[in-house]
Amino acid sequence: MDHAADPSHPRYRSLLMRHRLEVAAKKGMLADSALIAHGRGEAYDYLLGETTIPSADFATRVALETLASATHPVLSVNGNVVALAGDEMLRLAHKLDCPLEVNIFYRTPKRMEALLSDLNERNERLGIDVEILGANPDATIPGLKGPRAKCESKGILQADVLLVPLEDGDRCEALVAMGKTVIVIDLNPLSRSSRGGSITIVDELSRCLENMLEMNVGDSSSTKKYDHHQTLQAALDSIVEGMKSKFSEQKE
Ligand code: PTJ
Repeated sequence: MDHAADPSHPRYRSLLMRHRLEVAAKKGMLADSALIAHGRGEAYDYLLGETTIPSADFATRVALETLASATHPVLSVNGNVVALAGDEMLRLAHKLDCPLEVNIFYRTPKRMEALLSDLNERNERLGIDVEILGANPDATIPGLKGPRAKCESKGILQADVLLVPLEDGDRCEALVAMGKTVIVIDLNPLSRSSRGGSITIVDELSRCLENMLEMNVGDSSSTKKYDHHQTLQAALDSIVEGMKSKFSEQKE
């Protein structure tokens, strides 16, 4: 059954995202724990009201400007990211004229192949020619052990600014330790990546990317006003306030 078929369903967007993950799982693109990670994200999004809160909108603007003014920006993608928003990530890379690198936590040759071929098909269908890296890792991220450390020297290794949605905390910290500006997209404001990143957007991945694609680039004055601690606190406050108001609505 195609859950994605009925846009009039009140939970259409959520069903669409689940459907995308189901399709990707069948193609061998996802980690075994991909659905657990997604479920955690969904829970936070529910508490955030499934909307882009003002602090996330501002962080998105700051992130876009930071990427646009970087010397070597790179967008890093994992299995969930390709499944949920592969087209949007490619369109963003096209807008920024930068490469996209497949960099996965649970790395196997089979998954890498499935993800790279999915992205190449999307590139062709969208009629764009984004450079897709990850097939030929010739470098490692210092401080990480095993296959998750692998990356390309002309991609993640040389990047000065990286976009890492749904990133693992260890790798986020290792990238920051390399002196990179690390932009995180994560619905959980308490995660190690959210806290450890340089700029964090507490928003749902596909919603955030749609916002980024609509924004114009050019006014970098916002970047100086970004306050990391305040951004995370605003997301937490939003969750708490949202819960309180839901309860008071119920009492009335
Ligand atoms: O493809 P791989 O091998 O690199 O594995 C990818 C996953 C996501 C399975 C892996 O990185 C993982 O286990 O991630 P975690 O540690 O569960 O962290 C995922 C974070 O992303 C959690 O904090 C979730 O709240 C958040 N998250 C999940 N779905 C979304 C999200 N944030 C934004 N948008 C989402 N759609």
